[in-house]
Amino acid sequence: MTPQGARPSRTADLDVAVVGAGFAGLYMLHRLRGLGLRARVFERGTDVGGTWFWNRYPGARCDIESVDYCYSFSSDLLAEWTWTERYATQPEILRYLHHVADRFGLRRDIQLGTRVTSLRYDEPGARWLVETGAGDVVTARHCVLAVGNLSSVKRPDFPGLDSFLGEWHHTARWPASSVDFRGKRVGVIGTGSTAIQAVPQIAKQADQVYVFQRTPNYSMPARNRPLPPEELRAVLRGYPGRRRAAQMSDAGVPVPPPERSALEVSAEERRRMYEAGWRRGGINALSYAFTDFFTDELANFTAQEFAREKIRAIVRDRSAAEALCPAHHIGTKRTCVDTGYFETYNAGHVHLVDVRRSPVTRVTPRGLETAAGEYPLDVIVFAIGFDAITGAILEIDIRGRGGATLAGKWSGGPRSHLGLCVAGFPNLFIVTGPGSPGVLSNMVVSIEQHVDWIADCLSHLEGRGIDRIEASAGAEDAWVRHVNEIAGATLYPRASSWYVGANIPGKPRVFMPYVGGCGTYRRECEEVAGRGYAGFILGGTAAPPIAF
Ligand code: FAD
Ligand code: N01
Repeated sequence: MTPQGARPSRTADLDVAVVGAGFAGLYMLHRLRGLGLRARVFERGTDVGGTWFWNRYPGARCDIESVDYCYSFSSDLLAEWTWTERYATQPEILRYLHHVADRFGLRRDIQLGTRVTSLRYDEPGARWLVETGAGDVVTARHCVLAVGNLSSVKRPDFPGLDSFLGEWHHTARWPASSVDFRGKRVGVIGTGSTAIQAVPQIAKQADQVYVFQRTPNYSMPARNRPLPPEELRAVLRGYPGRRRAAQMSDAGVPVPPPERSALEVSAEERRRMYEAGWRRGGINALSYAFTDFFTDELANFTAQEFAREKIRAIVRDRSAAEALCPAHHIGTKRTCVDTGYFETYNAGHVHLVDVRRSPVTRVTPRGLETAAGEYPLDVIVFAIGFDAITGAILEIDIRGRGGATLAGKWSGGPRSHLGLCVAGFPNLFIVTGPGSPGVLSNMVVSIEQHVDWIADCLSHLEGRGIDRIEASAGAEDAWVRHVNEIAGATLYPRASSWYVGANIPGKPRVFMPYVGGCGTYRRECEEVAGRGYAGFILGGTAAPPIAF
């Protein structure tokens, strides 16, 4: 935030322009300051926080344990912040990010309420021209896209929405003032992680709740609880080891990796393992039990069956229970984590509406119409998700060398080297971009890793007077091939998930994240840097080719 009353320069020549002020943009700015670089963050929201600024719907909280879903770069910050629950609520995480912005004096270099609309690379000047929605153009030697994987909202495009006489909200554009559901008939569209968190909270207030479900999802019990101060202190005492374990794990969480196949143990042993996971709760309740959860159909089926049995045991209405049972390979769409979601359907005022069988046809002035009839509603909640991973990047008109557009380059799916850089787009970095583990991991661990890599890279360039870095086309091809090959050996690409862009009509169907795990990926990135940025062209000189 610029000082009160002062207007940021409209033409500043920056060392680095950062887009986005969530976990990624805030830490990036801190690191850039440490390098003595002139940096500015552009954020379209009216405050910092990213995901945790926008998603204020009832029930919003993280599903990675709070003590792991936070920065580790400052031991003072770790020591002075008190997480109060196993899984922090949205307001608590937002308070934490405000504290980070204030504590490290970041706000003076953050320009809020400013959307970056285009980025054009001026090759002769070796500068990015950063254009904002206000028409200002700022130049920067480097650009970092910290725009978020889940920040481009999927807009509700139901015919008739404008005619609706009630209130409607998208969960990712939730108003700062709370929405009053008391005495109201509420329709919730969607049954992903968001709806699964929101429905039980909405049901506590509303008179009637109609959940419009197209595809059921697996959800693990959160087993959320207060975090006693002595437990937090004990965690902090062992924090460096805990964080290192998270960094070197597959999913960015400090959980020991499984050792056995689900198919090499007896049915009783399998059940014992799944029950233990279910009791413990959390996103990895079942997926961390066996090695072949994500790779073997039969192994995966054993966990699916266990989860479906749990749903049938919780939901008393037989037909609702069956309708809530998912059929896809468990884990291939992001597993949800809930507090009382399935139990909510035992309340008489909560109704499941199957819109796979009878799709939503339109919004009427009074409610929602499906092929089976009209549902009168006072409030509609759209929990319909995001144009994930590439959406926020491609909302910006990005043009690299020779005026080539990123949208054109990615028309068949995203291509990058390490998920960090794109051939043809020099001095442009992406935090947790497609081709990196990002969305399959604890994202704060992945964000810290990328930000550190980018900062170290810039320090390397500055120290040697190198003014340009660009991924080579060969390294990019090899990385894309590698990302696809390892994904192809898993069950992931088979699901119609946002990981493959299936939720956005017309989006190329490509599995976008890197499935090799955070630890393996980190080693790969470190090796590339250690070899003088192998696979990148520095200052016009080709570095040695990289082999996979
Ligand atoms: P964001 O927090 O999305 O921030 C990006 C910012 O960039 C946004 O503020 C956006 O407004 C801004 N921006 C985008 N485009 C532009 C532009 N053109 N101009 C200016 N500004 C722009 N991950 C986990 O690992 N664990 C969890 O428990 C977890 N819970 C989640 C719960 C919810 C409800 C959601 C939606 C996501 C959750 N995630 C979780 C994923 C979450 O997005 C990341 O953990 C993390 O917050 C991402 O931080 P970020 O800084 O990369 O992106
Ligand atoms: O979005 P989603 P989300 N008609 O895309 C349905 C993170 N997150 O906001 O599956 C009817 O998962 C759609 O149906 P279908 C987490 O990474 C984490 O819930 O396409 N229905 C689906 O049910 C998560 O994965 C937490 O058939 C329509 C739902 O809307 C990611 O954010 C909490 C429809 C969208 O589900 C996104 O989650 C919240 C239509 N036209 C979010 N269009 C934590 O707990 C869409 N749907 C940490």
